[in-house]
Amino acid sequence: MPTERTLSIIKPDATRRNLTGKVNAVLEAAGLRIVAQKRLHLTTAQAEAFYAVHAARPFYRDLVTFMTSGPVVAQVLEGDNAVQRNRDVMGATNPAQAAEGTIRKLFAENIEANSVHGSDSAENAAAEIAFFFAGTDIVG
Ligand code: IDP
Ligand code: MG
Repeated sequence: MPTERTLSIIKPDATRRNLTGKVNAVLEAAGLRIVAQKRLHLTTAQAEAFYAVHAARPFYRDLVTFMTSGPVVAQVLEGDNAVQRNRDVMGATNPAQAAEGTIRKLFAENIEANSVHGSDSAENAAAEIAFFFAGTDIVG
């Protein structure tokens, strides 16, 4: 499997409950290395742009409101097959359907406040990493 990078976001429901370290421990135990990380409070414009692909979905406005409701932690994860590996350790979008041991099963509050974002393809990972980080911010 190739070494890859993917974009992860620890969402406001998790930062509010002071779970950044616990989420990071699950990521690291899954073989992912945090090679860049920053805490920030997204503006409405940033959240709208980041989730533009979902603009037509009924939950879009609520999602933007949620993602701007508190700080997030954006991070670049590196590892073998990192995009899929992170999706696996995140678990299903709806925590009620997430597998045991996944971040969403362990920590998510509901289908919206589901603790983490992860890129869903290598192509989207590159675009999402560039949304938050300059190349010089990433130290592998
Ligand atoms: P993903 O985060 O598992 O890739 P997506 O379908 O890309 O799931 O949705 C992006 C985010 O939008 C989800 O993580 C969740 O926060 C929110 N979301 C997705 N589906 C729903 C829904 O049916 N109701 C409310 N929020 C949703
Ligand atoms: Mg998605």
